[in-house]
Amino acid sequence: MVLINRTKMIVAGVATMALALTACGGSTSSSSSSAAASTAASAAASTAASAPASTSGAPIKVGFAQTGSESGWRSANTESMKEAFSAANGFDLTFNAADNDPAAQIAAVRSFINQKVDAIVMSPIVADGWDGVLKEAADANIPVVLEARTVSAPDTLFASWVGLDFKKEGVTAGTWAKEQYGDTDTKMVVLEGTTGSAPANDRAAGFDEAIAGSKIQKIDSQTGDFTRDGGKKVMEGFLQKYGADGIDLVFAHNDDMALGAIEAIEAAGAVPGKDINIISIDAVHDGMAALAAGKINYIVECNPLLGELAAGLVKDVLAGNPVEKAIFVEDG
Ligand code: GZL
Repeated sequence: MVLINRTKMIVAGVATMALALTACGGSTSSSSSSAAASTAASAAASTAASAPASTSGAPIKVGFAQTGSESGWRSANTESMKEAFSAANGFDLTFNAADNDPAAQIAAVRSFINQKVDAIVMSPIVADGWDGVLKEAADANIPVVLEARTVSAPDTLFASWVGLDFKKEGVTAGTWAKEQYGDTDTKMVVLEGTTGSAPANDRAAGFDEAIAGSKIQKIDSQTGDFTRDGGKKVMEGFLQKYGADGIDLVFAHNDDMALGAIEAIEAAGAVPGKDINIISIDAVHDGMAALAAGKINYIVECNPLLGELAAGLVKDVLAGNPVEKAIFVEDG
């Protein structure tokens, strides 16, 4: 397992998380000394014959199966991936967004196999159901790199995964909740991410572990599918069922659902961040604005900028270089 630190920098007034690749590296081709350069060149020459045509200077054909466009996080992640898998970086990218539909995403991966791409990158909507199509990719000798979310299939069926420690994000959120609210009776509702997705599973597990033994009582929990509209609809249901006075705390698995919950809470005449406190994960721009306005009480970062690492992994895998199975990007 490799842990990548990241530096945070403010660019044009927008908080953007940038990766500072540390000793574990992420790029394989560039080198400073002439000796290293000639070694790299001769290594490349020796693999060029056996490796896919792409190492002969032709662009690397990559199929990217994205979940869809369900959240602000996803938009930032897609932008990061498209920037990294650019023609200037030696790629010919085919992009597919599956609109949060697991069957459509599997079909997209199958189409990439039929197109005989050099490599497949994907952010699996849900963790289960991938063994079959990953075996088809392996049989077609097409490596698969996972980014952000992961799968329950054996790790022999994919080359590498780069993403975030979702369980740690849940523990961080739950630890803060316990410190702030754990000593008084606190009725909490949870807006879950997409059912069966790695972030939803792991954030719930981490949060529940962290609040164990406190007076925070989970009175209800339902998926809002990581969307603003989903979070709003589920929160409206909770407010109808328990009343604004019957809910003290909302734990939202991402900012977009928290922002939907804010709309529902305000429509019910209550004050988010005061009458009903909110804890969330992602730290996208709109989430940070709500935090600054006091409508969200605490946000755990989830870094969306995974493109450079994923692109470096694809080049490493195609060059026959050894890669780690799991590369965790650190969150703030
Ligand atoms: C995290 C990612 C999650 C984000 C949500 O890696 O899978 O999916 O937290 C997004 O905002 O929808």
